[in-house]
Amino acid sequence: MESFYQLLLLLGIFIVALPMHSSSSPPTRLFQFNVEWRNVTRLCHTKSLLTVNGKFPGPTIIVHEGDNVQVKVNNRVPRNTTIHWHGIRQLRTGWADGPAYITQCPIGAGKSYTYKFTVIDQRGTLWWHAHFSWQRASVYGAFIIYPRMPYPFSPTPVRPDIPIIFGEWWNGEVEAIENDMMLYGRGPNSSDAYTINGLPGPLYPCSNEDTFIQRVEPGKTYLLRIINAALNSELFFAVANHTLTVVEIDSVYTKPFETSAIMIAPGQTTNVLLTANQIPDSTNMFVMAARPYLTSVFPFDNSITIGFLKYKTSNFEKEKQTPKLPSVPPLPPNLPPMEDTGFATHFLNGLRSLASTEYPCRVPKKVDRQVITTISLNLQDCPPNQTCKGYRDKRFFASMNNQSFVRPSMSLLETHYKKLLAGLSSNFPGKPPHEFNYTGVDPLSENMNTEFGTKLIEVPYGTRLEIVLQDTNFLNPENHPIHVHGHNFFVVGSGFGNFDSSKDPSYYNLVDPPERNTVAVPMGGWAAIRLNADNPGVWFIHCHLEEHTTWGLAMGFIVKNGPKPSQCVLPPPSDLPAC
Ligand SMILES: *[C@@H]1O[C@H](CO)[C@@H](O)[C@H](O)[C@H]1NC(C)=O
Ligand SMILES: *[C@@H]1O[C@H](CO)[C@@H](O)[C@H](O)[C@H]1NC(C)=O
Ligand SMILES: *[C@@H]1O[C@H](CO)[C@@H](O)[C@H](O)[C@H]1NC(C)=O
Ligand SMILES: *[C@@H]1O[C@H](CO)[C@@H](O)[C@H](O)[C@H]1NC(C)=O
Ligand SMILES: *[C@@H]1O[C@H](CO)[C@@H](O)[C@H](O)[C@H]1NC(C)=O
Ligand SMILES: *[C@@H]1O[C@H](CO)[C@@H](O)[C@H](O)[C@H]1NC(C)=O
Ligand SMILES: *[C@@H]1O[C@H](CO)[C@@H](O)[C@H](O)[C@H]1NC(C)=O
Ligand SMILES: [Cu+2]
Repeated sequence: MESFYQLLLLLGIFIVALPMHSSSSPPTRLFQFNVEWRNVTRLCHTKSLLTVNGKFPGPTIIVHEGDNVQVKVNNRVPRNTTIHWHGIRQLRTGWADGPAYITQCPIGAGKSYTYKFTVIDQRGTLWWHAHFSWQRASVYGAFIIYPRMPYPFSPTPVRPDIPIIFGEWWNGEVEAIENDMMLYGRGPNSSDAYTINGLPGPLYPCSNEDTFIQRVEPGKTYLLRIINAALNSELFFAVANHTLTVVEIDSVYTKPFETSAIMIAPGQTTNVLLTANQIPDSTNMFVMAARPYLTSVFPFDNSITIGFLKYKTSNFEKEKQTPKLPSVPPLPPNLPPMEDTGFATHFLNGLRSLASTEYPCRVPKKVDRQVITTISLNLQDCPPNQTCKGYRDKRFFASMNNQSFVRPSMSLLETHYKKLLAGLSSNFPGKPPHEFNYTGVDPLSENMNTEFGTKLIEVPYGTRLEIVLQDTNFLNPENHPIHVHGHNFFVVGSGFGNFDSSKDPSYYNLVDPPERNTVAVPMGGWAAIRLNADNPGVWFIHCHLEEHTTWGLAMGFIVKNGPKPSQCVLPPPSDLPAC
């Protein structure tokens, strides 16, 4: 039996970034990330793609719970960059979190920065991605944390695990698309393809060779580590004739949940068990597919990426690397249609924390502070002397509580650490500036302007915080995946329409709510999340649809130091990039 890594290499699917060195407990895992251009071809378009170590998707990081991790990032392109370790708590090490101008200044051209952190009390599937402009379009990869204890579910999946990373591919330059959007204030060009592990699959022109094919042995159970690294799209995913059993989301175990398909928002991860228990036809293949879950009226990429599960046969070793694909690839009948909000809602409502003795659910039963915030698109009047090509010759923006977040020119964490934040700290409005029917028909259609600023909420260490995220109908209601840095949170409630503070909290799940780092807030609805603010520092809270973050759907969040030294943010590392 080949080893795990050999098998991966044999399959030619993933290049694993093996630790360069390890020592005694707790081990320190060292990695080297070179940010560099690489010519990559998809859909018969060759372009210079920003990559890590020349890989697309980037290398998979594999560590164990408790490990110290050091990733030296060498920036070898004439651009700024940063890397974010999405979902890693970064307890006291906010300096290693990555969002540009929030926790660090960018790593300049030709410069290096070593991200140092410890993986504390976390296990499962996370990922990493660039956190500067739209670089994460191609700069992303899996971050896998193996547990110290056996999996709390059965059957135990065989190795290797199967990473399934969704992404988007543009034939054009992503930088140009972003610049164009900023210049004219219009919606960005949508992508030309979705990808599974960087491969669009045969439903796209000139793409048969770029199809993800996973070989499986009949009767065995596999762990699929599914990551949505797409820039701007929530996705449905299904495998024909196979059910999926969700066992973990965002690196937190769940009660096993059997489903015909999943919905996964950008930023989220979902581990599912799949048993190869079907009787295949003569092709020995079953199709898998992902398509967008659509809640927007903006132009979007409505295409479908597919790959295949190929059952191992007695000829397995002799079979060619790329088997012949069906000439008309079928879609999995269990793949939900694009507008299936019913399925998305049913699926998300089925997710529950495991809440076992070993893995208790630490949801705050009471809260010390509640923040209610709208999450909204905006249509800004065109400033004089500008050409605006958004809707009605205006510019698109987005906001929380009518504040469109402006990134400062220096890292907020650094400013906070040096106590230079006076006046900036606690000025994010705790509730919408005025009440209206947020999800009514075209509210305030005449004035969809927003305000601009760098506003934050600040809470003392240990605060039990509730944030109610309220979608609005500005332009159109939309499902927004809201990501919180530095903390996991519990999704204690959600619903459609307007949050009703007198009624809805009585339906909260305070027993086994799903624990996540990214919540897909229902289209035209709300979600209530609770967290223990136990990680001192400055953190970013934002929509993980990149276009919305660019438009300002974000805020800052400060957790003050606690009284004990162990409750204080560590001093900045000496190689922290300067602005
Ligand atoms: C990409 O291809 C172009 C044109 O062939 C070439 O000039 C360039 O050096 C290549 N870039 C890389 C990173 O290989
Ligand atoms: C956006 O798409 C349009 C239409 O396909 C195309 O003409 C334009 O060049 C694209 N813009 C960028 C920046 O790629
Ligand atoms: C897969 O499911 C489809 C639809 O339910 C069914 O028609 C087909 O026979 C199944 N294929 C196999 C190989 O079991
Ligand atoms: C707009 O352009 C005119 C002519 O170039 C200039 O005089 C004016 O100051 C500009 N206004 C603003 C607000 O930039
Ligand atoms: C908000 O508007 C919607 C759609 O018009 C309506 O169904 C709902 O009753 C309104 N809610 C409130 C609280 O007025
Ligand atoms: C948002 O702020 C703008 C600019 O101050 C204002 O015109 C608009 O009415 C505000 N909208 C809401 C919903 O508060
Ligand atoms: C890179 O970041 C630095 C520090 O914020 C800034 O001064 C510089 O203009 C940026 N360069 C580019 C090419 O964006
Ligand atoms: Cu959004």
